[in-house]
Amino acid sequence: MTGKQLFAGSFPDASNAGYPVVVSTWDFGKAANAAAWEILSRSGRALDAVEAGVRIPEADETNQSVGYGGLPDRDGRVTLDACIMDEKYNCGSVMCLEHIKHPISVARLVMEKTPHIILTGEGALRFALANGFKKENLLTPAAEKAWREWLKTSEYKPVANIENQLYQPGKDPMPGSKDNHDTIGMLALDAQGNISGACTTSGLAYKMQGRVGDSPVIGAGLYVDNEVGGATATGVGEEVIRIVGAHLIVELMRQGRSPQAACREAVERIIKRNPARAKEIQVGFLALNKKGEYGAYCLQKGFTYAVRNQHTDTVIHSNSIY
Ligand code: SD4
Repeated sequence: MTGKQLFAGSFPDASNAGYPVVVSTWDFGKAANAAAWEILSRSGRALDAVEAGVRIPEADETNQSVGYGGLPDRDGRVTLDACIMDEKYNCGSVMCLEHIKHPISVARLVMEKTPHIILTGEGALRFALANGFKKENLLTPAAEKAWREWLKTSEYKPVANIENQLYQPGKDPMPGSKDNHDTIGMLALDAQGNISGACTTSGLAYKMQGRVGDSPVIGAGLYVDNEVGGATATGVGEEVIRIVGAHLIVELMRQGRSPQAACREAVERIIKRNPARAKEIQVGFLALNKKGEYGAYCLQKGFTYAVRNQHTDTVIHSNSIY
């Protein structure tokens, strides 16, 4: 990793605040932030910044949990989920989209060119093709190899897993902590003070055909409200959907919580529902408010997020409950 790395607790919400600013999940968010910063630093729009930003991991074939190169479902199909939201409550989403390298750009077109918010599966693909997107094979040899290896046992444990490694508490590093491969959620506040967000993923590896996680669900994996701020999520989507995580965090910030305190409260709600399960999975939340203050919280150690503004370009370790 390049750049200065800061550790949990050393980075309070209010330090280095201001805008423009972009934050995104995991270490790979740093490269994504760089693309977003290109736009933000020239007084560009947050919406353009988040789309350009998350396209970086979408196109990165070494990233096995976003876009091209993502691990497939149990039938060997790479199905992608993504959503985008701007400062005027406009939003667009695609779910279970196959063969298109940049689902985030399809989600943006759903937002801008249709009267709808969500397109799924075959319909989303047809919409993408009709709008000039190219049909591609997204299953890389490395992802196919990992899937074939998985097929030998076909053990279906819907936990956030990285590169075919099922998480074993106390034994493995938490998903994301080793290879930094996971969903990217990005939030940006532009020079005009407007906020937008984007979230994109190939979802849980070896999921059931048709399974959709939190990432393309407005309010769960992503939510922004230009009066308050925004939030995004990573980890086991089922747990995030149950508490409508991103929307919850935005509402908590509206009531006065800092981004980090709001994220922590959402994590605590997941624990309250099922403390035993919460110990075995990872969920991480990241939030940004209208002042440009940011913060995160997660269940297990290992979740990181990347920040870029005029003061800093860094990766931060999120505080965790466990
Ligand atoms: C999902 N939240 O599909 C996404 C994927 C993820 O670790 O973050 N995986 O549930």
